[in-house]
Amino acid sequence: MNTAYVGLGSNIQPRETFLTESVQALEDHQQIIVKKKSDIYETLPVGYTKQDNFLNMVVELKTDLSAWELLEYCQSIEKEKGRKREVRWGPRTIDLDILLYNQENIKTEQLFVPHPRMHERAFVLIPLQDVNPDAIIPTQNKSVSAILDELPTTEKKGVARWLGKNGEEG
Ligand code: A4P
Ligand code: MG
Repeated sequence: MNTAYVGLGSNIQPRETFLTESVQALEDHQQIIVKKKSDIYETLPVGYTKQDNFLNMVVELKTDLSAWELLEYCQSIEKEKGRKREVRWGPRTIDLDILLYNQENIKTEQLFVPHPRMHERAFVLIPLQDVNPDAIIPTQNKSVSAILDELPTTEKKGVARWLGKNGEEG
């Protein structure tokens, strides 16, 4: 069995529903076992900043799918959720990125693993630390918690534990 980490992000309402339904879709696949789920975080947009805040989370899964088969399945989930999208080129309903796949370094046109920008993104590293602080990012040769320790505080400030729609736990 292979161990993979998938990062999920949404900044179109209903964000939480898109996240939970996408995790459910991963769980529904016969060849995927979702082992751990991070908390959900509300995060300031990184990169293109003129868009709404995201909800982000990370899951750890076991699978006998290849990395490419897993990518294909993640894209089918995006496509299914994307159908509900109303604004063309607008922010995305759901994004599923393969962060890590075992300790493999994959560099193809279709697929880059570890995800090339994950080590500089608090919205990925903080939820990933929830599920496995000791996971090694092979391109960096360091654990998630070690990389997070070195990340500037300003990056981490944009990431806050999500307390739900009414500011309540759950
Ligand atoms: N692709 C290559 N490697 C991978 C991988 N490891 N996992 C290819 C998934 N896909 C991978 O992806 C474009 C292509 O990347 C795919 O066809 C696949 O073959 P996409 O999801 O259509 O486009 P994207 O999401 O715009 O690209 P990417 O690179 O995932 O974007 P980023 O850099 O991840 O930026 N701010 C906050 N706070 N939270 C967010 O979640 N997300 C983004 C997206 C920007 N800012 C954000 C967040
Ligand atoms: Mg993506």
